[in-house]
Amino acid sequence: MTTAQGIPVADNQNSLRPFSRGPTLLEDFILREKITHFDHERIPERIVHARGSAAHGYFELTHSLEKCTTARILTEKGVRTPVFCRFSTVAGGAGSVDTPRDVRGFAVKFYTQQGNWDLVGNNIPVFFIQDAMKFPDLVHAVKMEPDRGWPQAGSAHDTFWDFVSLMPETMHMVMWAMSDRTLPRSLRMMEGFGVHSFRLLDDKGASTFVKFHWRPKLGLQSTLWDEALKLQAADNDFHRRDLWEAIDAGDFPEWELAVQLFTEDEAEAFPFDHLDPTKLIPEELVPLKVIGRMVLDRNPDNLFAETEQVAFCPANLVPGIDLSNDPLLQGRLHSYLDTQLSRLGGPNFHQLPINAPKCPFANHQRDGHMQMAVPRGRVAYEPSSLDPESPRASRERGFRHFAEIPGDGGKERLRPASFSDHYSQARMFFRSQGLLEQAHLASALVFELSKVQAAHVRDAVVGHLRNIDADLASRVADGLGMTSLPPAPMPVSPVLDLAPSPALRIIDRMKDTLQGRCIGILVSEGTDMKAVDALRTAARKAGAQVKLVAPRLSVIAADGRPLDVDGQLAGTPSALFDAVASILAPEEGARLAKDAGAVDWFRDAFGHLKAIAACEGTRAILKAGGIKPDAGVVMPDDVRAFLALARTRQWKREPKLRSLA
Ligand code: HDE
Repeated sequence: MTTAQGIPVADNQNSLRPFSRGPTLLEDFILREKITHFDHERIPERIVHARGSAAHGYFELTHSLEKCTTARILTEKGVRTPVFCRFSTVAGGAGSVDTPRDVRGFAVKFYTQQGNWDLVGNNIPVFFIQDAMKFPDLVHAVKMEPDRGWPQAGSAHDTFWDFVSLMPETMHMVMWAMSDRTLPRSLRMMEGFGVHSFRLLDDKGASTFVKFHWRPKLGLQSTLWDEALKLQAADNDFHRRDLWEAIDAGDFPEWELAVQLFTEDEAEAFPFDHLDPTKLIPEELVPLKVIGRMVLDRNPDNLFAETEQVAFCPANLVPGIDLSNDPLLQGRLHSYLDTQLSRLGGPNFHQLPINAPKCPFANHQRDGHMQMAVPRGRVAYEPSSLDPESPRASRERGFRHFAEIPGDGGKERLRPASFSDHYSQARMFFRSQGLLEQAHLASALVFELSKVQAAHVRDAVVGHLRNIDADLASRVADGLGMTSLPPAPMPVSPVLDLAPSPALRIIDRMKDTLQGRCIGILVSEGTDMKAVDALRTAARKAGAQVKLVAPRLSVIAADGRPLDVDGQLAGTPSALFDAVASILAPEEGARLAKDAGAVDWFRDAFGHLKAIAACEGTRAILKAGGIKPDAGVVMPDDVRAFLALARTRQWKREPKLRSLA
């Protein structure tokens, strides 16, 4: 061990003292260096998206877009481009939990041979606001209230809903935020969206509009609200751990990259303005074309150096990909670099290994805080004649912007009239959901608004809901105990009945697979290990992960052998699993039926609509929990039936268990 100056350290336990019980000497430069560095370990966290989890991987193009773009990343089939992908929650601080109801960030840095391309997206295809001018207001409204300092990571409070109630353009995104999309089961089971329209440019500079979509190979899956709450209590790091462990086990998460391509003329015919980021383009209108895949196959070596210091920016584009005039996107171009200057302490953060391009890069930028490169020579300007090798711009190879024909002049602060329909797509989203998902959305609104203390804000939000769907508005009003419906604001544009888009659902689109699922088996003293092994082997073979849980970390199985398990019952609630089984000796079942922890384990699994394999010995626990076994509860030796049920949730059970708003 050495100091930061390379001086060998002799003792890393004791500071320097003049005698054994004397004061510490200022002279102790080893102590001072160590503590000083420690004092400066924290940097400002991101104002939004502070809590993130990330991984390295690669992107591989499977379908070339050479007809539309010169970007090599989108034209060179089979080439693997390194990527770094960071997922995040939006509202909470860096130390907050992984499973609040929140939008998730989905940011990918492609280290291409033409420079870094950042696709900085979310897991929802639309956004709350239409103009960057409103972003600080939105963020101030959703983050903890500045006087009291809560809530730390949630939108269920007055200021968020006050803002929403006064900004009807938020309505479409509010539908998404209140849907199960904001309760992902795993970061590996989320979609990602570039949100804005971008342009692809060919070698003649002609443009095609593009929207980017990430689709998870494991399919979409969400948790139930009660489960998300229990996950917060069980494991603050549920998503971070899940991503890490999957990659560590070689079970690499994968997404398809798909695009929606359309021309300016086609866009003119859409019943909405695609430059308005509160609108999506239904897949039924412009189909998705899969062009490649991203695989995340390496965990970060260091959370701070990589996940924390990575700096994404929507302005990091490569030749052949360009921006659109979406006013939200335009504002983002400034914000990311600006915030990173203070977050990362100066203009040289692009030299940090996680941010540096992996292709050669050179220019005449010099000096600044924390300059880590050592540029050589006397020429730091262009044009120059003194050094013919010094960097120069190239018209042929350089980035070219789309040559747009300017409008009819004048400079104004305005919103185009084509941005004025705030309800039609919100209605389309709600009506595209199945009955259970609609019920979850209504319940989420009841929960969030029940936390709002200002009655006029609750009234205003329910008023907006009336413009989206009358039934939704009455369900929410009923849940809030309103005796009459508050007035609905007059929409600026007529609200259209757009065709529902089934692609916007989650439940119907869950993948019928055990891949990525985790099964918990409760065992105890005297458990028959043969039965456990039969179940475990079959589940693993089908792609599931299996974890053993017991009242103690080590128990003695029926064959007299000690068995070390993965989790102790009190610290490993069933919310952590997709399906549960238990193999218990009858006397252990009887004993655990009197243990609230064991009873809750099954009550929650049942309530969260999970398949249960319960042996005879376990039936006493089910009885104590008031659980009436249904078709989703089988015997553990019926391995085939259990594994078939464990592939999905027991949705039929839900209406019998909870009063769905
Ligand atoms: Fe961001 N956003 N954003 N945002 N955003 C940041 O940049 C901003 C928006 C998104 O893992 C910040 O380095 C403005 C939309 C992600 O490091 C900041 C506007 C979408 C991440 C910023 C938006 C996003 C950020 C905070 C409205 C989805 C995390 C720290 C005009 C398409 C990236 C930072 C990571 C981070 C500004 C809206 C996604 C302050 C001004 C829309 C995934 O610069």
